[in-house]
Amino acid sequence: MENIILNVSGMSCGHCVKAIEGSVGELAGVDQVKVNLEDGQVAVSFNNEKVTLDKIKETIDDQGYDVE
Ligand SMILES: [Cu+2]
Repeated sequence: MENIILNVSGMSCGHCVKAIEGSVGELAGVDQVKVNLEDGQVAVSFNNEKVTLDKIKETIDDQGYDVE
């Protein structure tokens, strides 16, 4: 299991938290996803044999947020 913290800009409210935690959480291979609004960070635990970091970043991007 990989644990990463992504810096994501554009997150501002509970809707953003739900959008990101919902979409990333639905990906097969993602174990946990937790948004920290204050720090603008998203912590993700995932199985890198089932899902790639690029796919996770792309999913966040697709929701309208910028991943560093
Ligand atoms: Cu929002």
